Amino acid sequence: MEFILVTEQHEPHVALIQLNRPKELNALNLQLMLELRDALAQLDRNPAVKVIIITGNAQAFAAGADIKQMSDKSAIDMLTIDQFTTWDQIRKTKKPIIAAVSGFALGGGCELAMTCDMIIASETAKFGQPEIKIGVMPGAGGTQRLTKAIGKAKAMELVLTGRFISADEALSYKLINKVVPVEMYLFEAFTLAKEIAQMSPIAIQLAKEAVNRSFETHLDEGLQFERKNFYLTFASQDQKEGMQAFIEKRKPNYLGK
Ligand code: CO8
Repeated sequence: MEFILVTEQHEPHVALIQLNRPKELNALNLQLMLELRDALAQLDRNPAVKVIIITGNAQAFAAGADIKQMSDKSAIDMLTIDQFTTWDQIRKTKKPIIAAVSGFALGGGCELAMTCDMIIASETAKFGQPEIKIGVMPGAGGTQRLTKAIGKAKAMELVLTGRFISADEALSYKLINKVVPVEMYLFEAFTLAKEIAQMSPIAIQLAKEAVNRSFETHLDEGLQFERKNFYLTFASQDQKEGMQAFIEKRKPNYLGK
């Protein structure tokens, strides 16, 4: 594994996955996502593990999908690469996953945190779906999960402005479970994980599945719809301009085509 670190604590039956591209603020490139998928599948099969924590570092959980890897792609490239199969496999993890978030959880990073089952945040965490600022839109569940979690009005505001919200705001919108000082977020995630890990693994799995069922009944259709529109943004010049402007550290000049 090049971009993630995996550690298992056998006694409390908790495994920790750390996203590990610190220089790029843990931007989620294709390889990182494949590694994450494989690690989760392996932990899911391991009877010594009952709860999984995904974290980044104090500065960033993940600042989104890797813009540099996507910037020159066409809509058909994106469709062919089909990175969302990986996301679907991650979503099918049977064991509960806690996201321990500090710093940036943006775009695909926010979507990854929301794909987890619970979120513990440090008071420095910043959540957002800033894709609109680079000429695209959320593609890994953001328009669906954020809306279901915090309601239409706030989700619309965040998706259309791309602005970030603080951990306290995220807590007040019920997007996350708890906010703690930055020195404590990982400890707090472990505390929660250890409490859950005392329960029957069968009951844990079935309960997770049932809670998700209430949440996901119409999610599949929503995700398909979101995906098509996300791919379509890559047919626009504005996507190229938005991502190139980010890479060149300048303001984008959108032409509406
Ligand atoms: N992709 C690639 N590189 C990134 C990303 C990213 N998402 N975010 C940061 N980096 C890189 C920067 O380019 C920079 O690299 P370099 O030093 O080589 O220039 C390095 O990380 C540090 O970043 P900054 O210098 O920009 O750090 P700042 O503290 O000034 O700013 C921010 C931090 C505000 C987080 C800023 O980096 C930023 O705005 N990042 C982009 C956030 C964003 O737009 N995220 C959404 C991406 S699109 C997306 O997620 C689509 C999801 C749907 C598909 C999911 C499929 C996986």
